[in-house]
Order: sequence, then structure tokens, then C-alpha cells
Amino acid sequence: MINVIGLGYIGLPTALMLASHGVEVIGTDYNEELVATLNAGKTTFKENGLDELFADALKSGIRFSTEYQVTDTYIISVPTPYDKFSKKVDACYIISAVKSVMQICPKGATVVIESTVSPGTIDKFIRPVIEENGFVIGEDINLVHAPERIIPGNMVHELLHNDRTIGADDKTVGEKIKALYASFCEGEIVVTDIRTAEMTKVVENTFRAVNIAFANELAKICRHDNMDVYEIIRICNMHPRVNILQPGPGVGGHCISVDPWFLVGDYPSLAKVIDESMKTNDGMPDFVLNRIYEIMQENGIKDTARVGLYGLTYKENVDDIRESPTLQLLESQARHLAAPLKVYDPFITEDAVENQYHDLDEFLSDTDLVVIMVKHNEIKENMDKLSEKIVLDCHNICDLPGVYHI
Ligand code: SAJ
Repeated sequence: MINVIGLGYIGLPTALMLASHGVEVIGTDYNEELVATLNAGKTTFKENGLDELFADALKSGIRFSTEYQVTDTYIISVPTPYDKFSKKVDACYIISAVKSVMQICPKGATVVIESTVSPGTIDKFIRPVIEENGFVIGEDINLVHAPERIIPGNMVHELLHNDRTIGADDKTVGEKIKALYASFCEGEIVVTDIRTAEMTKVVENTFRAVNIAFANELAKICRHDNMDVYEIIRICNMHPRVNILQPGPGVGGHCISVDPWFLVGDYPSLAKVIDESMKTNDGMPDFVLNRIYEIMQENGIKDTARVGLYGLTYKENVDDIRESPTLQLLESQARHLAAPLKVYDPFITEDAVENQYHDLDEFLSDTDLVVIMVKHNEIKENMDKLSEKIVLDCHNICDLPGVYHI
């Protein structure tokens, strides 16, 4: 039996996937409300294909509990925030989960850490916890790092098809855990050491962050001299060895806006490009805010209360608002003491911010300038409703005449 600990955005789909492929799974989370919701037969967030996968897993007998289970394999998938000042990983949730596992696990158990951690975290924080409990790693407890790679919005498909990395001290243990993931994963699974696995995961997200920053910097350069950044990127990308990403209003989510900071925190004098890239991405919401003020002035709009932000989530077609550019922009705007901007997002049904609307038409009727912060399918399908509005399109999805860009 596998005890999956932490039933959030990664732990839940992983637990469901294992269960629906014939593995006996108990999912554990300390959040009683979350466990009660799952036990009532409901999923806790929206994701393509998740409800169907949940139904399959329930049929296959998955169970959910707030209790840690006595078993031989644990998969730990808890959050790893970073300290905003030191930029270093905060391993407190993993440490606490491993401590709890150590209280009940039998000798011979394998502990798999799925959470993303900065390189060296397992050596520095996790091994000592296991040893303090009287276990010898490699003899009494096997330690594995199996970072996930799935993208919100396409998690179920990517869980099945992405290649994966397994880091283990011992090849045999690595192969055993590889076989477990291979129960559902059709991609190639590489077995390596723990430090390499830690580093590859962080590097993958850093690569994307740096590339997004490059696109954002191009947007700023092009804005300065009124050039069309989208057309320039489109043409450059016709070169066989150029593949520039898209500029946007900022980078959110719990991965790309967080993981690269681990490298900056640990190697401040070496991670220069990464540091600058993260600052560029973090500066985008302010850049958009300045564009809003410019456009208001150009169009004689005096009151920020007539400006509406479309989209609150960190990217399209997900219901996750962690580190979202819209939240960052609102925080920044609040310091200007102007009237609050209006906000609407079809995926956020509960009130998350001030002046939030729950109906697209109502939102639009109270707004003169609409800022497309997130390219949800809903707005793509309702573009005609923006024809009378002044539009700042941060994603180049609107082909109405006179649209402004970042
Ligand atoms: N973004 C841009 N321009 C782009 C692409 C993205 O501004 O061209 C923005 C998005 O709008 C969003 C942010 O970047 O705000 C991040 O979105 P994303 O879709 O690039 O990635 P995440 O954070 O949802 O998922 C990433 C993925 N990592 C990579 O693609 C290297 C995923 O595979 C990881 O599993 C995930 O991080 C994670 O959990 O680490």
C-alpha cells in the first residue's frame, strides 16, 4: 500500500493515477475539510479530466484520511514555499511530514519526496530528520526524490505521458520506485542520484522563467520604440534554432515564479542571469499598471474605478490564483491610493479581492477600459463583447481594431 501525503495540486492527481492503475492507495492530508470533501466524493480543485480520474480511483478503492498510515512506501507531496527575504527554500512542511512518517513507519520503508526542493535540501534537512529517529538511511529507510513535471491545465495527460526523473541513493531502490510510477507513466523514467534529481527539477523551471523574462524584456524594448513585439517574435521563431516564448503581464503560479529563486538564494554571486530574469518577470505587473495609466490619460479616463482587470488566476483555464500577476498588480495599485480596479474571473466564484464581479456582462457594463490579464477560453469566445471598450490586451489574443498591447 502507498500512503500519499499531501493531497494538493500534485499529490491528489498522483494518488488518483496510482489508484486507478491498480495500486492500493491511501491519501493523507492534515486539512480535515479537504479530506472530508474528498470522502464526500468531490474533488477540491478544477482540472481537465480530474473528476473522471477521481471516479475511477474511487471505484478502485482509494481512501482518504487525516492519519498517516503504517506501510512500506510513502510519497510526500507537500508545499515548498521560499522565504521572501533570503530567497531560500523553506522545507518546514517536508520536514514535518517526514517527522510524522518516522513516528510510524516500519524498518525497510521507502520515503519518496515529490515536492520540489532546492539542490541539497534533502541532504541538509531530510537525512538528519531520519537519522535523529534512529534509522540508518539505506539500511532501515530508503530515500528517493521523484519530482513531478506536470503542468496545471493538462495534468492528467502529462502524468500519463511525460518522462520522469527518479533520484535514489541506491539503484535497486530507484528501479523499484521507477516500477511503481511505471504503473501509469508511459514516458521514459530516468534513474539518477538524489542531488541530480533535485537540480534538474529546479533547472527546468528556471529555464522557462529565464526564457519568459527574455520575451518580457523584448516587450519592454519594443514598447520603448513602438515596435510590434509579437510580429518580431513570430518572424524570429521561423529561424530553425530560435524559439522565443510570449511576453505577458507577469509570471505566477507556485513553480516558475518560485523555484528559480532557490538558485538565487543558494548561489547569489553566481546566479546573475537568473536573478535579473526573476526581477524582470516580477516587474511586469508594475509595467502593466503604468500602461494602464498611460492609456487612461490618452483616452481621458480619470477614474481608476472604470478600469477592469479580466482574469485573476495565474494563467488561463485554471482556478489557481497563487502568486498571480493580477494579485501583484492590485497590491501595487493599492499603494497609489486610487479607487480600486474592478476584477472578474470566471474560474473564481468566491470573493478573493475587493470589487470582484461574478458575471462577465455586469463587469463589462461597469468598465470603460478592460485589461486582459488572463487568456481564459471564455474571453476568447466573447471577444465581440469588447468591441465598444478600450482594451489593453496583455496576451495578443484580441484582434479588434485599436487594441492596446503591453
Ligand atoms: N507565461 C508567460 N509566457 C509564456 C509562458 C508562460 O508569461 O510564454 C506565464 C504564464 O502566464 C504563467 C507562468 O508563466 O503566469 C507559468 O506558467 P506555465 O504554464 O509556463 O507553467 P506552470 O507554472 O503552470 O508549470 C510549470 C511547468 N514547468 C515547465 O514548463 C518547465 C510544469 O511542467 C511544472 O511541473 C510546474 O511548473 C511545476 O510544478 O514545477
